[in-house]
Amino acid sequence: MIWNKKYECMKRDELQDIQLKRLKETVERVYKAVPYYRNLMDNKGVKPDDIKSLQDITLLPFISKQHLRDNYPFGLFTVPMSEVVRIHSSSGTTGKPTVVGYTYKDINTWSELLARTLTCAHADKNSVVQIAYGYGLFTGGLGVHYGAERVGASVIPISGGNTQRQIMLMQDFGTTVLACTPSYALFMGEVLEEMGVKKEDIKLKSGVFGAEPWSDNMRKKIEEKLGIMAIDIYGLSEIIGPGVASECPVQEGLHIFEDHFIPEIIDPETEEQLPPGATGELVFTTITKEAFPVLRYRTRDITSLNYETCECGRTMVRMKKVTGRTDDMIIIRGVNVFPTQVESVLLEIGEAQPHYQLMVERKGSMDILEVLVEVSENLFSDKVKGLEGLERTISHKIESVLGVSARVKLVEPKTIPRSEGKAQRVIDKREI
Ligand code: DLL
Repeated sequence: MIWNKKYECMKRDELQDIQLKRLKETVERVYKAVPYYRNLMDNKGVKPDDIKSLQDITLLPFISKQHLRDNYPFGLFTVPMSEVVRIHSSSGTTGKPTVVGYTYKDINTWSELLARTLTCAHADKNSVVQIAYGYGLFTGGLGVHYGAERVGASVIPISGGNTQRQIMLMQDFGTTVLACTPSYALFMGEVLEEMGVKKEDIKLKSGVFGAEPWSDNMRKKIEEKLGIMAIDIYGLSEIIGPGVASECPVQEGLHIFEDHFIPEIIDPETEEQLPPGATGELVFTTITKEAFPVLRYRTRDITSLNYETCECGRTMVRMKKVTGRTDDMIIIRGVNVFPTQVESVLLEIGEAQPHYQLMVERKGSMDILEVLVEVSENLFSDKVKGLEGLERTISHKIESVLGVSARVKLVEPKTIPRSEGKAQRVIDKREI
C-alpha cells in the first residue's frame, strides 16, 4: 500500500545521508544561480562549503514571503524560463502575488508526492478521484490531479463549486475518493442530505482534505456524513503546493516527505531552532526542487514534530495538525486572506475610514465573512441610500481583490474599538 517504500520507510540515518547530499546541492545551486541568495548568504558570512552536516542548516538565512515579493515575479528562479514548464501563484496576498515555477522534473516530483498522498487515502488504479479543489493558479486542483493520474485512478477534474452537480456526478461516475477543502466536504455532506441521497447510495470511501485548518471534531462530522475515511493533507505554494505532508490511515499526525523537504521548528521571535517535540513555527528547506528551491522558508504555520515511529510503517517525521499561524492570515473557504488587503481596498475607495474589522462565522459548513467599516462623520449624516451604494462598492472591490465574497456593513464613526497596541482586525467565531 505504501507508494514509494524505499523512501517512505527508509531508516533515519540513510535518510539523513540523502538529505545532507541534497541540501548541499541545493545551497550550491541557489548560491551560484541567484545573486539575491548569494548576497543573503554573504551577509551572514556563510558559503556553500560551510554546510558539512544537517545541523549546519541553521547557518543559512531565512526566506519570508516578503523576500519572494521583493523578487517578483521570477527573481528567485534558478533556471532560465525555457526550462520552466508551469507557473502557479499563491492566492490572496496583498499587492503582487507570490509566484512559483516548476521544471519538468519538478512536476514529476510533485506528481509522485501526490501519488504518495493519495495512496495514504487508499487510492489506486481502481479508484475514481473527484477533484473539487480549484483548478488554475491555485496549486490544489492541478497538484492533486497529476498525483491521481500517477496512481492510475480515473480522474474527474470538476474543480470547485456547483455542489448539486458534484453530487450528481459523484453518484453517476461512482466517485470513490473526494479531494477538496474540509469545509467544502462538509458542505457536500449537507447538500447530500438535502437531496435525499443516503451515504449508502454513493461509493465514496475516502477523501484528501486540506488547504485550511480543521479539527478532529470536524473530521468526525465529515467521516460520518459521507461515510468515509478523511485524510488531512498539507502544503503551501511556496514549497511545492499540496504534497508537502499527508496523514496516513493511522490519522495521528501528517508525515512530511522528508526526502524532498527538511522541516525545522523555530521560535518565531528569536528565530532559534527548537528541539523535537516543541511547538513553534514550521520552516521548510526544499532539497530537490530545480526551478524554485527555497532555503528555510518561514511558513508562519504553528505545529510540532514527532519523530516516533508510526504504526503504518512510514518512517518520515509527523507534524501535528496545523491549527494556528504567527501572522493574521485567515483562510476563508480555502482562500488565504490578509486583513491588510481589506485595508488597501478601503484606502483606495477613500470615503471609508481604514478602521475596520473582519468577522468570520461558520454557518453550517459555510464561512461567512462580514467586514465592518467605519465611515467619516459627514458621510454618515448623508442619506442612507448613498451608504448602501458604498457598501456595494466596497463589497465588489473586496471580492475582486480577495477572491471571496464579503458582506460589508458600514458603522458609525468611532464605533470600532481602538487599540493601543496591535489592532484586533479579525474576530474569528468559527468553531472548527
Ligand atoms: O493551500 C496548498 C494546498 C492545496 C494544500 C490543497 C492542501 C490541499 P496555499 O494557498 O499557498 O497552498 O496556502 C498555504 O494554507 O501555509 C497553511 O496556513 C494552510 N494550509 C494548507 N494545508 C493545510 C492543512 C495550499 N492541511 C497555507 N491544515 C499554509 C491547516 C493548511 N492549514
